Amino acid sequence: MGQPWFSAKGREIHCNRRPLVMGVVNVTTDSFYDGGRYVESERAIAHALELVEQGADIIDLGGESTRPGACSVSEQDELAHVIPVVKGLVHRVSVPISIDTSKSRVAEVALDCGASIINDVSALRQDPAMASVIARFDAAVVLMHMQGTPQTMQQSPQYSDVVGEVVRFLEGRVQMALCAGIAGTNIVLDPGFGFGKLVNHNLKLLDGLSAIAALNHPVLVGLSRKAFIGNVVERPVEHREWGTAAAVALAVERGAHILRVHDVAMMIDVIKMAAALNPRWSSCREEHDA
Ligand code: HH2
Repeated sequence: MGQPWFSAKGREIHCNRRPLVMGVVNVTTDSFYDGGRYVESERAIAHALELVEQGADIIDLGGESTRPGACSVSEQDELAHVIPVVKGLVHRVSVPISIDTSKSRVAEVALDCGASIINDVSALRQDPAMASVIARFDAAVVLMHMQGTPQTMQQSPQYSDVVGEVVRFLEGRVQMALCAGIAGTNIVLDPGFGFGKLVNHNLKLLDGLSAIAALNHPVLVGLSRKAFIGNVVERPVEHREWGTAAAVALAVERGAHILRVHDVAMMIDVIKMAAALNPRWSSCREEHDA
């Protein structure tokens, strides 16, 4: 099992009692599920507070959609959407705030305002200044696997061994992050469900998740309402919560430490139950020994 904690600006975030829930708040017009709902800062802040109330352990704020074919957002627009929400949240929640961005300037301003985790779906490849910004703030980083870019990634993804290739990619990105001065204890890994992967690739990756947990960093997974789940259960995005629940339960079974979800209240029950059934989460089980 991967190392069950990570550090973000000197604060240790433990995921050994039960897997952590990262609640998603997209301050975008075009995200594949919640696009347009929380573009106004006040709405985004209210939604984030609601997710924390429901039990979210981390809030992930995104100002640019990464859905296949999404249009890119300028640095200025991303800052204008994300920063007021960070400022509005930072003194009202005690949970860490993560920023879903691949732009170093957005990361820098958000970290300066109190965010402590950078969730970079490009795994430090898009912006050459990103790694040094993260290192300077001693922030945590999520390094995610993606084949291609959001514009091209679903055109014809190809793997001969999807699990092995994702493991090798993540190992390489960890080395790069370490060389750039990011501490190993600040690194979280993510196989990148839906990012340059066909249905079959996503299913194999979920089944083989323990190989990623073996890399000895906490493992984050973003499965929530994704297209491959829709493809299996044959449901549109608004009706994929049961499919998501099954995938989340299996991810916990295979060693995921952090589950990135839109539906915190629902998925927290799924996570608690899946963890209580698994001897790996022994402390979660002990709570029920009395
Ligand atoms: N998935 C999405 C966005 N960011 N980050 C990580 N680390 N892992 C993921 O799987 C992941 C992610 C896509 O989901 P969402 O943010 O809801 O949609 P959009 O990219 O359209 O805003």
